[in-house]
Amino acid sequence: MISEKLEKAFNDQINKELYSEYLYLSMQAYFERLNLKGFVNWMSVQVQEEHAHAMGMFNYLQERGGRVELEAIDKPQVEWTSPLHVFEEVLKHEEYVTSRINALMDVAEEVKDRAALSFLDWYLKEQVEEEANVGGVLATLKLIKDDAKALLMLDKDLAARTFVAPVIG
Ligand code: OFO
Repeated sequence: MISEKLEKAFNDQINKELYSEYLYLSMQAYFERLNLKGFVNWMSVQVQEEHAHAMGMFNYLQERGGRVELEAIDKPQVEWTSPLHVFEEVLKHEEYVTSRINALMDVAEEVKDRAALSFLDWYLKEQVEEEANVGGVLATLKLIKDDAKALLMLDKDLAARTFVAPVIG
């Protein structure tokens, strides 16, 4: 059985993951407005990944005999000034999520829940990957600056990203 304190921390993180899904869906809509279909695809994969992250915790909490309590999801931002601005915000957001996963692990450590710590290891590794992926796109966008042709080439690259359902835990 999971402790009440850890149960609450898991529920908070489920909300953060669902907010991430919502935020990236809003960014996906922004790229639709710009008609950048590769960026739309990249974001739609990100949206699916965030949903999988939330569901991984949702299922784990129940498996451990915990109670899932869904909270309201905050309204995400709807406008950005450029693709570069979007990716700056994505990196900031992922860094924040990494800090929240670390905080969740701190709680698991505090209540000496080794099973939860081992489960959360997957999320820690995933955050390293997330930050690296986003950082890569951000670095390219910084090089591109106002070069429309180069932006369209990046758009073509991002169209190749596919969603692979993660095996969590
Ligand atoms: Fe769930 O990793 Fe991004 O937020």
